[in-house]
Amino acid sequence: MSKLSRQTPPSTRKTPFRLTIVHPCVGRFANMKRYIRTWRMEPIPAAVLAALVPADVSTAFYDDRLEPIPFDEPTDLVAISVETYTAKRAYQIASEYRRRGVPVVMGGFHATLCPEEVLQYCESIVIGEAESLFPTVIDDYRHGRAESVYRSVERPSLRTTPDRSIFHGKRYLPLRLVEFARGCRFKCDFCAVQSFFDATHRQRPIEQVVEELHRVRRRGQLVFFIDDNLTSNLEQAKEMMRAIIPLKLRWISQSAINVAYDDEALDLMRRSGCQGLLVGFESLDPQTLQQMNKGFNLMHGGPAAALANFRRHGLRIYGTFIFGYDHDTSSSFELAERFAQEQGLAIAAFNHITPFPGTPLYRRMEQDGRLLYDAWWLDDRYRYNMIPFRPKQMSPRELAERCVKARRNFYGWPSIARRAMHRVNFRSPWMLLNFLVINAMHQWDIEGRNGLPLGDANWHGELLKATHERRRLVHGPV
Ligand code: B12
Ligand code: SF4
Repeated sequence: MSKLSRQTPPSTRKTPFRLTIVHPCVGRFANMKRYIRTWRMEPIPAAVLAALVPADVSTAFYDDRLEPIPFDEPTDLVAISVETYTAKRAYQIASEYRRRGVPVVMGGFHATLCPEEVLQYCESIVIGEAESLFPTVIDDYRHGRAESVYRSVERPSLRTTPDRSIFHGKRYLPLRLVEFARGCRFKCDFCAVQSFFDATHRQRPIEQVVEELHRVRRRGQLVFFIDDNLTSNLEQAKEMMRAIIPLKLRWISQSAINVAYDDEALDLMRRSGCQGLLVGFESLDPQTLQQMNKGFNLMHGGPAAALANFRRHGLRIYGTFIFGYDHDTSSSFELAERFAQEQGLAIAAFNHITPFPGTPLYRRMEQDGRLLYDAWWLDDRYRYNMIPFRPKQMSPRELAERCVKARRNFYGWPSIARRAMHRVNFRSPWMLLNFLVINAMHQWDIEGRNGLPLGDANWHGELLKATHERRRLVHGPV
């Protein structure tokens, strides 16, 4: 009998019960000393899971990006959050535990959007948000009646406050990550968020967010609202911003461009302490924006008009651009770089598009036979910044090189100095200092991430596959 099938007999409750939550890294070079600096943020999914665990279950948490995982430490169940980029490392970690007879449950974006694959490397997966299901998963494991697939039927109400005590003693970036809402109403074809949440958006109770902010705020530290689109519901976002004005915070977040045309919202942002906003410009080409289903970026005068409005309200912008759509040529890079410089963007990202499984973009590339790997995220030849598909107007190599070149230009010292001269970036010594530190960190990370293997290059075992003979599906089929 395999160790894994030695489970507690039905209806005997396993007490005490020990849960280990692991947050995997994307990957690691064989000789890597320190993980990618700008990615070392508190993993909120782990803290949400910890908050959902019953009080009589002891919880350990290990962040693979910051510390070695003690695989031999006794535990009854391991929970791992899986994103597409972290899938391979998640499977390596799972294999270590499963080889020792410890069952593993996986959840998160990749588990939800690619369940058939993820299920091969663990005992159970959770499809969707954890809030309504994770307590059941724990209870089922304690009673030896675990299922293979747990699927959330509808979106849960977001009333759980993350248990950040699991982060004690770990060295994260000095940022306070807080969630206001989850999901987004738009349907950009490359975005895993719209696929995961089916273009729905749901917010937490504002008083709970305010209470959490009171508790987590630290002197001199920025709050990062991790919503993918903070203003997906503009009126709710305004209500939240009104409620946090008295807290006198400094915060950053991400938003779709449409907020730029609502003066009340911009005024509330400034008054509630917004220091900067990530806005997905993605492309300056109308045909490309149409293809990605993001034509709304051109409304009301488009990016330049939006940026003028942001500047008027003193809001600094982190603009993101993506390349590799069918109309993109080398001039698309030049246009975006020039725009980012001239507009004095505080930070900018120049990334190739990434076909994430489960997105319309992925399906289109797959149908057109343009994917270069069966599953790029698991392929040993694939590295961070490599292009996993065949672009129409340039080679994959050219696309990759142009993205890196655009980053090098943007984060070179001459560009940093020029952008620092834009008034919006030096409104106060504090802002200027932040601008310089963040730009220097990004400059550093360009080379650090480039060619990063997915999975830990130091790990040489076999990925252990699971057999799911008793594959009962809870709440419907995969
Ligand atoms: C904050 C954030 C970051 C932060 C850091 C996050 C961190 N703490 O390390 C930064 C800016 C550094 C970042 C970087 C990157 N990110 Co990011 N990030 C986010 C963001 C905006 C919020 C994540 C979050 O904490 N959400 C709140 C938690 C509570 O929600 P959740 O993760 O969905 O978890 C719920 C469920 O998924 C489920 N669940 C999750 N895990 C588990 C595990 C188990 C066992 C169970 C039962 C359930 C479960 O239950 C949770 C509660 O309901 C998401 C988008 C989003 N809205 O989620 C993108 C997102 C996760 N990032 C993404 C990407 C691609 C990246 C990068 C690769 C980008 C890049 N090219 O550089 C890097 C990779 C960094 C890494 N993994 O080390 C993609 C992932 C897509 C995918 N298919 O995997 C997302 C979805 C954005 C997008 N629009 O596509 N990111
Ligand atoms: S607006 Fe942003 S979060 Fe919303 S679907 Fe588009 S890319 Fe995703």
